Amino acid sequence: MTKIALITGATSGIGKATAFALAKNNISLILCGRNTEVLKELEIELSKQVAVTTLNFDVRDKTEVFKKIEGLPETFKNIDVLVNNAGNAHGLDPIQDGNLEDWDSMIDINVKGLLYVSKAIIPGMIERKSGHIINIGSTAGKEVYPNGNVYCASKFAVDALNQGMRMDLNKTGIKVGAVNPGLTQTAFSKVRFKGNEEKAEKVYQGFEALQPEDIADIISFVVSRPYHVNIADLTVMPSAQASSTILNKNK
Ligand code: 8X3
Repeated sequence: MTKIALITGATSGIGKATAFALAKNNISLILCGRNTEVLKELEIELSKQVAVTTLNFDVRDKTEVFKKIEGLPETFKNIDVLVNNAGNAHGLDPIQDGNLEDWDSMIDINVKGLLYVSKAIIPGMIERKSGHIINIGSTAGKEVYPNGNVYCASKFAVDALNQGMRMDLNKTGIKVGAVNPGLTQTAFSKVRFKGNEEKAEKVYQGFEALQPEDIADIISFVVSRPYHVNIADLTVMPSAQASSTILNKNK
């Protein structure tokens, strides 16, 4: 039977690339995001390959998250795969200069948003005694870097939740694992630097960064393993990167 995957943050970057990669594997899609126009475009494009529906919500809004997921059409209700991808960085400031709104956004989106969406989907998976949750963490969730403070904390939380979910759901038949990308060329840095393209581009200059398709390929591999194989925790870096703080910019 065709699998159904729900992807948060599906309108750009890793989420969007994952939608295309999973469609290639004939997986039906529930694309979630805040940008209705892009959601519509993706639905039109990907419907040529697989069944697609879209949900327009902000993961921060718990009422909307539950309402939209509960309101899914019958044919999309039995979600097999949840890709908890929505996440952002806001600012790169020393802790003493941190902006409260930035802190709220990162914790609300990266941590609480992931929890709300999971909480809305897990009961159905438990009922069906099957499901697969893939949490998109980060190298920043494994190792802190200067000025990364709250962003890193939010991704450390994703790492903790990935482990905790795997333990608590172990007896239910639901698999839980994380993919933790390093430097990946997406709108990530543009969002972090609040639209400053020059600053954002610099992050990915002087070495070959990961592309969203590189991570999507890996997610597609993770999803397609047989049931008894769970990729529990996978970290991926560009070859030029050795850690959160070591990057060979001449590569
Ligand atoms: C993205 C990786 O190093 O830009 O989560 O924080 S990094």
